[in-house]
Amino acid sequence: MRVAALYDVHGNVHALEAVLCDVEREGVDELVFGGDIAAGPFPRQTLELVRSLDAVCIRGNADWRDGEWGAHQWVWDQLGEEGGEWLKALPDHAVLDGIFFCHATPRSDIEPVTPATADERLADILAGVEQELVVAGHTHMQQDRRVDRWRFVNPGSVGRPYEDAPGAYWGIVGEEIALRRTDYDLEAAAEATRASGHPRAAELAEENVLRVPSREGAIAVFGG
Ligand SMILES: [Mn+2]
Repeated sequence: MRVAALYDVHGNVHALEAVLCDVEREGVDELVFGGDIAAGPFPRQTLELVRSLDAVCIRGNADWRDGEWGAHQWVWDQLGEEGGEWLKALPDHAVLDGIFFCHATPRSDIEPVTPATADERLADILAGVEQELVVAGHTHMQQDRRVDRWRFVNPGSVGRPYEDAPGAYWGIVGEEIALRRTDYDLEAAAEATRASGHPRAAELAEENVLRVPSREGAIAVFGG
């Protein structure tokens, strides 16, 4: 089975539309959204698009929390009560074809695993997970690593990547693992983002669409 793993879309509907075109071309068997779906400049449009697809969705920290690890009140206002409740009711993990999908780690939706996280610590985090392939996001950085009997894959972030180049990051998982990056019209997305009404619209357009935080910088912020 080939599963498209779309994590951390963060309300960037323009990036998501571009990725879905690539997903369509790939002819995958299943589509998984790995959480932090709507918290960003186009929450309502993103959620409508996600819900129109035949996809498995799990919940990230920003799909239910408030405050530092949650979504801005503006996002909840855009989503409305029904949209917000739908996100909050999502499961925190899914198992498909023997693959374990979670947002950050199997035991937490906010615990970061970065390339700087030691193997021993990652093995400790994964202890008790029977599936050998674990797919997780949250740090917005692609990773594909093996530790003990597990393979741990982060497909990166569709809508708010912390990578060395802008674009939309995602992956195909299954017997083969393929980490992907899709180009989209950054100028058009940035212009729309500036006009989105999000309280941090200008910052999102400049620092999360046209340019993106570097992996190195993000690792320093998340720690190991
Ligand atoms: Mn997250």
